[in-house]
Amino acid sequence: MGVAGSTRLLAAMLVLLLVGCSERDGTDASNGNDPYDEDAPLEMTYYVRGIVIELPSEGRDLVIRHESIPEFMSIKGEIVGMSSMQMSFPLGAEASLEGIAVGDKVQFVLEVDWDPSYSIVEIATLAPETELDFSKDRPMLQVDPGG
Ligand SMILES: [Cu+2]
Repeated sequence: MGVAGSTRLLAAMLVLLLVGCSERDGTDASNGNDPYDEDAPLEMTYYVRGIVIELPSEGRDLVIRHESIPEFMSIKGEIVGMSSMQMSFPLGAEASLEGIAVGDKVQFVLEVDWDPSYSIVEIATLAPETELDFSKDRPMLQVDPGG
């Protein structure tokens, strides 16, 4: 995805930022998602950057090593953050991987609705010289081979 894709992503991000602000006021109840209902899973949108590790194939999801998401919220709405890590992401119906290859640096819009979980709804390449920060990588799980 080239300049057009990046521009579209930027536009989407701006719109979402505006929506986010109005929701924070508590003035926008049009989506029926009451932000003060402690029992309702919180729907959140995050803007994340990373590097493509694996493209989807044969039922396997897109794999991205992503930067940390410090504002990441738990299902209860607590800010728990997410370290940078390598993980797989389901793609939303609207998201296109056209022009995106393994090794590309990308920015993407991640929607987390906990129903069942999360998906990438928009993705675009970043300039190859973009510097990504994986310094807050979650430590690898230590597996004891001896059992
Ligand atoms: Cu993650």
